[in-house]
Amino acid sequence: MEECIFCRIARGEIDSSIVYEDENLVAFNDINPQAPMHVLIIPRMHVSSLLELGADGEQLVGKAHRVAGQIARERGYDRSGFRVVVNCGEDAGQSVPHLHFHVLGGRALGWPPG
Ligand code: DGP
Repeated sequence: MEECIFCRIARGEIDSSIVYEDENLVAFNDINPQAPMHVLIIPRMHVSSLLELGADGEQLVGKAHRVAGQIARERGYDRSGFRVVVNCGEDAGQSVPHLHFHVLGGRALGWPPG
């Protein structure tokens, strides 16, 4: 997994604007933001998608959502609202095969998604 771009970001080998990190997770601004807040939260360990998540990843998914709420709250989006999205596979448009949680906020987000 040395060549996985998100593994490299998590290891600090590629510059990214990191907004949060701990022993399990790294959060950074998306390079192609789709909203005023567009943060990606990734596990440090390589998991290619939700389909590859084992029972050992369950706590990590919960923590990622708690961190998403924390980041949104810090920016005031707890009042206006925000969205957490995981794309899985081709039809969902997953382009990076390392599990990531999109955290979007700062504008009205359409539903259903395109
Ligand atoms: P998805 O389509 O769900 O796989 O989302 C992948 C996201 O990752 C996409 O919104 C763009 C972002 N992205 C891809 N490469 C990089 C990168 O090198 N740095 C940053 N910050 N974001 C990236």
